[in-house]
Amino acid sequence: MSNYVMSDVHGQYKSYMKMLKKIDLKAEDTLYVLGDAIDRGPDGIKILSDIMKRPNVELILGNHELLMLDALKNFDEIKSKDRHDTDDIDLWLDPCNGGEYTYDNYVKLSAQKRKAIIQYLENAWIIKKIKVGNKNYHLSHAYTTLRKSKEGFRYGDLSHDEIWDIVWMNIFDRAFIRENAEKLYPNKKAIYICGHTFTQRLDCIDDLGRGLVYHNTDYHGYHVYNIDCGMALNNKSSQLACMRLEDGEIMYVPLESRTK
Ligand SMILES: [Mn+2]
Repeated sequence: MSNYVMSDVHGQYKSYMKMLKKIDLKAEDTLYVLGDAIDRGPDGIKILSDIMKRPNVELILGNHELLMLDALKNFDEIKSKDRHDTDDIDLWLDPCNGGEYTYDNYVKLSAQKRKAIIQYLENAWIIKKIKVGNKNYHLSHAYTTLRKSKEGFRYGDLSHDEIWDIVWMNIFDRAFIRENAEKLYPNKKAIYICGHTFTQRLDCIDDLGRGLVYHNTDYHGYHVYNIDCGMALNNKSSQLACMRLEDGEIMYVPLESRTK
């Protein structure tokens, strides 16, 4: 029985499937996907659908799933009433956020499937806390909240503003660190695993220039992993990483097929 984490698959279904094969995910294992399964790459909906049908895969929301939720929650109403309050959709589909493929594939789905996806996202984790061996892991897309909880928080447990910070914050940003130096995280003993900021940006690369998992046991006094190895970059440095929490083993799958 193993626990795995991966993050920021960004619509790269082939690489995702290759990784599932590589880790040989068993029914008794659990895989936590730390957000941004969708967008930029072409097959976000395919990945989401796969996650939804696997009882041993848990999605923790990323900023891209939040953008999608905000954009689509009132989608049918906006469409049928010819409303013009489409800011959320515009933000998601803006090239800087890359929601287009996901949107195009979403609108082709049946109403029932669309509803199931929205409901799934509205029930997803924002922060998940798990204990593996004697270590406490805090899993989230980007950051945290200083609010206390034993198990973590789901979408419905937090305000939109709180969720926004948890899924969007760049914890490696100097101004952010300066402002929060007093207390960056709630617990010095927990191990914080996030994605969101590709590790290439932190100069975490191998000899071939490919992204590697960032691991720092003393990041301003905290124990932090960043496992986003740059699938969003869509270039030859892009890798998908997956870590097994039991022994810290990290597996990599280079980006399988680049999109235009
Ligand atoms: Mn992100």
